[in-house]
Amino acid sequence: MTENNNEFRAGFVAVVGRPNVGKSTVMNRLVGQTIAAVSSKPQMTRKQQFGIYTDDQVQIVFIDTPGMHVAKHKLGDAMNQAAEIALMDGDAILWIVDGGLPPKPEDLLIADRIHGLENHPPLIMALNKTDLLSNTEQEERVQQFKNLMPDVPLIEISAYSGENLNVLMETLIPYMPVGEPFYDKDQVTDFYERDITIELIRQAVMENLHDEVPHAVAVRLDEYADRGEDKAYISATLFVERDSQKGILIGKSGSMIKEIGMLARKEIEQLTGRQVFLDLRVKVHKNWRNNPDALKLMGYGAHED
Ligand SMILES: Nc1nc2c(ncn2[C@@H]2O[C@H](COP(=O)(O)OP(=O)(O)OP(=O)(O)O)[C@@H](O)[C@H]2O)c(=O)[nH]1
Ligand SMILES: [Mg+2]
Repeated sequence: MTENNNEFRAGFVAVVGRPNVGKSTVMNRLVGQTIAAVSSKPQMTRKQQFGIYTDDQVQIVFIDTPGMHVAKHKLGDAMNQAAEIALMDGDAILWIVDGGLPPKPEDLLIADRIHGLENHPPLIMALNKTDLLSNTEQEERVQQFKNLMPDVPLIEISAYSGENLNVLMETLIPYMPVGEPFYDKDQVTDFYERDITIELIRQAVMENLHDEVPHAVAVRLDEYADRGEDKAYISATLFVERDSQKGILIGKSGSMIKEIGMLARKEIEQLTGRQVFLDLRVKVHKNWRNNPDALKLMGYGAHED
């Protein structure tokens, strides 16, 4: 592994990239547990979340970040900011790109951002989703992405098949400084059950709704109460920006919100191993994505530092 074989290493890796390339999926795979919500639609992740890997030699704290994009509202600005702060916060940067598609303008934007940083941490690129590619396609894609950052190592991976994830880990370890672990070896995330619950409800919204509507939804947890050892009662409010979105979210005779509730409940039960009663309501908070106070209230406030 490394030269200082008996010295423990511990550090942070910022996982960055444009939306939907598989950052959260890769992090879940590397940590070995589903801790970050994943969606086939872009802009699932809205704030930083840690995924913590620990073995006998090393602790790597992966910082999952929102996909960098051209922001259309203050929520988007806060999301980009969360990703940009992470760029300088780690001991290494893991830039994930989507091997299934040629570079997009957002990839070029990220290359520019990184080039513009002085003294940024060491950078590693990972071309994800190789399971979608033929050999020739893969060679072509690697070349296209290498052109964006010629001097940087690029590892071809698949979060689905697991290809080269071990190589990726081995590559990251030497960048971690020698030192004590930051977290207990059993801790896999800095998110609490409540935060994950919010994300799983948002994930169910993303799965069931299309176009702009799921992106206009924020979830507030109102109650999370234990009911004995193996049961929990959870109530949450889903905020949307307009009456028309409220109608879509509730659906005909409540059919959509019921569907979302069933899916979210299943995921929460799987994660907690408890039987869950989930009570969802829908409210309009006009234009919340452009309202700094509302963003703060919903946990997306811009970082102060
Ligand atoms: N075929 C294939 N799909 C993948 C792979 N990794 C992730 N995906 C899919 O890509 C989509 C996006 O995954 P996410 O992990 O949510 O992507 P993300 O980069 O975190 O996205 P944002 O949070 O929106 O920035 C999901 O549908 C995943 O299932 C992979 O290795 N192969
Ligand atoms: Mg994500």
